[in-house]
Amino acid sequence: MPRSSPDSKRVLLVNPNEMQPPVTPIGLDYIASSLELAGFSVDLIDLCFAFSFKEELDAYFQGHDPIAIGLTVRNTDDCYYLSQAFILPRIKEIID
Ligand code: B12
Repeated sequence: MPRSSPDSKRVLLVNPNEMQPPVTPIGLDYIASSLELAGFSVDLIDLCFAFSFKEELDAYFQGHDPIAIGLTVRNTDDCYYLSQAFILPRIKEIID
């Protein structure tokens, strides 16, 4: 079913941080509180617990049409010599 006009008061916040063990996306918590005080409704997708980020995002966008999407970049890498995990390409994949 085609979607109507965007939900003018809905904002989606996404945590793309899949690094384990999980940490709270506290930056998004702060932004969500400010948005709610300003009268917006806020949805949060925490991809840390998602089996597949594509399925999670597809399911969301089938039922919602937010006016803005915010995404936090907490880590660019894991700062660990042995693994040297650089995660910006993965975050770009999620954004795309
Ligand atoms: C507390 C902390 C921890 C705690 C977390 C506790 C918790 N419950 O959150 C613990 C000890 C568990 C931890 C673990 C790790 N941490 Co740590 N941690 C920090 C610390 C000291 C503060 C983070 C914080 O809460 N900031 C406050 C919140 C409000 O900020 P935020 O969520 O990041 O978002 C703000 C900004 O980042 C910015 N922002 C975020 N996204 C975006 C996007 C855009 C476009 C813009 C413009 C701005 C923006 O705006 C937000 C709002 O102000 C920082 C260093 C620092 N002083 O910042 C390191 C830091 C983030 N950690 C770091 C690392 C490497 C790790 C680990 C990978 C370590 C490891 N090898 O295991 C893990 C990762 C865990 C995970 N799952 O992600 C690095 C990341 C470096 C990098 N190159 O990416 C940092 C920067 C420390 C450092 N200098 O090395 N960490």
